[in-house]
Amino acid sequence: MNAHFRFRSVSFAAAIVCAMLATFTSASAQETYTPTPENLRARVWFQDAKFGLFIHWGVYSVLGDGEWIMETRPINRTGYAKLPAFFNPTKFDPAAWVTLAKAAGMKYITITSKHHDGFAMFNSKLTDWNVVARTPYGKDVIGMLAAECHKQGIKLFVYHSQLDWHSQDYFPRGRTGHRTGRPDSGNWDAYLNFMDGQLRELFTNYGELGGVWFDGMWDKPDADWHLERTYAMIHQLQPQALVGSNHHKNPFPGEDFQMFEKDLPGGHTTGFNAEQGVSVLPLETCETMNNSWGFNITDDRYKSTADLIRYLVRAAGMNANFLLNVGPMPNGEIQPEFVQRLTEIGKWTKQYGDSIYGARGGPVAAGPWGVTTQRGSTVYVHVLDWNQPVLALAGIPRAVRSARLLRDGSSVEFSTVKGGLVLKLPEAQPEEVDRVMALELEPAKL
Ligand code: FHN
Repeated sequence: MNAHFRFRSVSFAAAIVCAMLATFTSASAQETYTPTPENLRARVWFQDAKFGLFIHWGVYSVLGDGEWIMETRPINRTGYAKLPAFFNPTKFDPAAWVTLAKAAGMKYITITSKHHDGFAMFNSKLTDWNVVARTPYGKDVIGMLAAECHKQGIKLFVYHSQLDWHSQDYFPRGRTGHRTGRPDSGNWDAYLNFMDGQLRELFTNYGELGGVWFDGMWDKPDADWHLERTYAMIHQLQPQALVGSNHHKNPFPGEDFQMFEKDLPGGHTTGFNAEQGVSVLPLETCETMNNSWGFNITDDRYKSTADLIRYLVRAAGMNANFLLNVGPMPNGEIQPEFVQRLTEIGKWTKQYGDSIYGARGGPVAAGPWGVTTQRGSTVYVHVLDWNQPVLALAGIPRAVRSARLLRDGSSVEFSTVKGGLVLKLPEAQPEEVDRVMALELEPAKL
């Protein structure tokens, strides 16, 4: 394992210093990539932000069976080309989406500019396989959302699929996309130029973006993706833009954050992240609200609001952001089950947001009982699953001055024992998802 990929459980201040040092260490080892000051500031912003909305939206939503329908059904290129004619989301209201995200307590939005079907949800001049040219709707979805995000002051990231089931030049093929009816020939370099061209459009025509969330490199893990060239172009166009890639491996040079799919950092429950360690880069984990990324009309395996809040808190305790997905319907609306959950999560973030925003993973190792987060000299103890009257915590770095329950500000009894702190836990309220306690520590000696 590379020296700068290591597991960590460090204090807030130490984490910041470590992150900066490690960034520079890895940058100098990489020789070609030194993050700019803007980029480093954006990384801190990202870690402070904690919670984002993931949006999978494309012409596939019309079929109501997820974003992989072209591959799974399968539908060849000719058949799939009939689909855009049915994409007319007359109820798409970017203001409503952004308002909903903000009400949930989300600080950024990551939307599919292009998924694996290769269909651009923006006004690309490099292909007519795009939302403006091919759909009756005829409007630039990414442009509309970007304008609204700028207006409402929330950052927009683009999800961009490197894997492409439409392009003939995506050749040799990888693990997927063999049943699309494309000829067995193509020009890989031309494909990479096309991809870079579309990224140039995105990072030129839509104002400042938060960054890019690449996906699909896992389809051809051994191909030469010219990552250095692509990443350098993005950083040159927008130095603050954060580059991340869901390749399910340890980060490559030029990446600014690391993501985990459907797993907390270091988790290996899904099989996606088996080869991934946890780097010192800012971290993010993404999850679906039911079991689908793109709109799926039969998928009603909704996670409860409580489970989603617990996931947000566990991610924060492990120093990661949570990117929670919706797959809007073909009419442009977000389905009511998702709206309900986001609204309920918003009530929690409004009341308890202080314990996660701007915080970092806390000093106590996460356990089945819960996690800790830390901001400055405040350690937040999040009790998620513990029915005992006391809780012993090891790893609090300094003496505790006071402990209070965030719900109502009441004092929490505690005592110091050798090697730790024992909290006498207040009774949980019915339906309480997270008993949050704030411990004020003695200030750090400088
Ligand atoms: O294949 C995609 C999938 O459709 C979805 O976009 C998720 C989101 O993390 N990522 C891929 C699988 O790794």
